[in-house]
Amino acid sequence: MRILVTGAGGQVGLDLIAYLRGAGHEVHGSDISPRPSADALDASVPWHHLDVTKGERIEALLREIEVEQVFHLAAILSARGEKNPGLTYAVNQGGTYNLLEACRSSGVTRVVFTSTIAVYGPGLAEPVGDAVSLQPQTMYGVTKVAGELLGDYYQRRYGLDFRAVRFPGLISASLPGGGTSDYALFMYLDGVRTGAYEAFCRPDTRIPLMYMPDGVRALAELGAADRSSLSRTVYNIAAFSPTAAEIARSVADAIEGVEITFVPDPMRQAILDSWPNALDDTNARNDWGWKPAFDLAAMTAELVPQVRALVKANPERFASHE
Ligand code: AKB
Repeated sequence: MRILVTGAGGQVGLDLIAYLRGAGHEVHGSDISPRPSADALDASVPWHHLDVTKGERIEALLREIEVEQVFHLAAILSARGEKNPGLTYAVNQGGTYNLLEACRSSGVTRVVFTSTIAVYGPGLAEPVGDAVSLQPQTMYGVTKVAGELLGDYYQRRYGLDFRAVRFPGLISASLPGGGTSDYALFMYLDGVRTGAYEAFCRPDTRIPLMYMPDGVRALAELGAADRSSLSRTVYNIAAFSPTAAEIARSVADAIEGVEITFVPDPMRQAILDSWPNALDDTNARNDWGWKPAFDLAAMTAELVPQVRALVKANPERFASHE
């Protein structure tokens, strides 16, 4: 199948492209950022400059490359989104509308959308199921709820095959881009880099997290699932929900002498406190066979050597982060 990935230069995109190509698909990447370097993206992958706030440009690209399926990842995440809510609205909400509209008018048959735990607000019964009241506290969450609803509308009104996962905080050996769940990854990154990390959250902070290989596989499996087996358009997927202190202990077990301290940042802590502690992903398990492969210990065992290799190969790239 020929596939386009939007926002492909971000944390999920490059891993998703590699996974989809491994499954035999022809994959095109697109992003507002320049093409990633050859060590990150195989030179044979077609790359397109794409600003999703420009609807005509999306439509022209889709007509030119004639893909059947789009994975729509382009978005500004929660922490960065609160610094510029207007831009976040334009990219996340306007961009998703533009993408769906361009898919409808150019004959793309299927869109897979990345939603998030940020669609939820505080006060829900745990673990939080798919079909509950959505009261997001961030612009990122608001625009992701709107994206879910728009996709549902395009499916009912125009027959566009729309599917979405609500991602937990994703962790991989890469520099994340402006999320509030990033404290978890920074424990590994700075643990390796400097032997110390000051987390911007309380030690008892607990949110759903997932190792990237599971997240990428979930997207690909939902994208390939038989439509007749899907009872919904949007699915929770879950893996593990440790406290920040438990992640710190796991990192300390793997990296000798590492020191992780906690100095909560009020804005980011408030966002984390508004998200669920844990998700109920029964519908994803029943409808399309979703099952995570990694828990916290398995992730730490695989991630620490990967982060070590990455930091060694690119010391300047990992020298600082927000
Ligand atoms: C973020 O922190 O904004 C994202 C998310 C949980 O969707 N990683």
